[in-house]
Amino acid sequence: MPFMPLARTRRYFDSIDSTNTYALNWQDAPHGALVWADSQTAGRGRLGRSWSSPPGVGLYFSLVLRDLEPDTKARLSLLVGLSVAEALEELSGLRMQIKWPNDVLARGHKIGGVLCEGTSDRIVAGVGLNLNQTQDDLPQRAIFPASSLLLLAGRRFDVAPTLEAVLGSLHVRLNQNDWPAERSAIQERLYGLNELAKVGAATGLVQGIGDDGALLLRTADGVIEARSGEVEFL
Ligand code: BT5
Repeated sequence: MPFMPLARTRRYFDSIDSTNTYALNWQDAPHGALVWADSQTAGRGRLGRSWSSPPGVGLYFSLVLRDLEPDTKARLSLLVGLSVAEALEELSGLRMQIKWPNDVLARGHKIGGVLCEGTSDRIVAGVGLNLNQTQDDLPQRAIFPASSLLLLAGRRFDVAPTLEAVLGSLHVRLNQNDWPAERSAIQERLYGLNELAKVGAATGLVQGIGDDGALLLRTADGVIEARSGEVEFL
């Protein structure tokens, strides 16, 4: 199935509740349709958490993806995270890291998040990126504090070219179908590789990413595949 994110099917809003909610409700959205907004009043993270989305400083968008291969679906959050990381590295010169399963980090700070949701034939991939926030615009977080490209790179990033760069990178990675290359690009950027971590009841050394996007932990009982939950580094 060819990927067509640059089909000119785009809907832009100055303000919206959530681009993911809109995209999920957009029943006849074609594959690659894009919803983006300057601000969100009810931006969502995983597990009912919220995504701070003030106007004029961030990039908030959702891409509708239809009929993805099962393997691609399973790895989608990581593939989107990788695409975002590669685009931002190119634009900013900062090294990006991916914290399993859906955080984009720079210098230990959370600057972006990915939220994939949907049905078996239609997935919405949502991306929130902090571009020009100052500290006052960002939520407080004790670990992996929130930051922005402005704060870390010391200059402003325009929303439109950043969006195009991320979409270009997504286009390449989702068309590539080269999981060994993608996995190694993800693992090169994986936060906490070889460190001791806990996911749910499992504790072990982070070994890498499994074929279905699981986090591999080497425990006393062998390698365990974590498929959901939060990673806590010990
Ligand atoms: C995520 O969730 O990191 C996924 C965020 C996805 C947001 C995009 S924006 C476009 C699209 N439309 C939506 O409605 N959502 C998607 P999670 O791992 O659950 O992280 C949420 C946590 O990150 C919150 O509990 C806060 O601690 C923190 N947080 C909230 N806003 C943040 C921000 N702007 N920057 C950094 N951290 C933030």
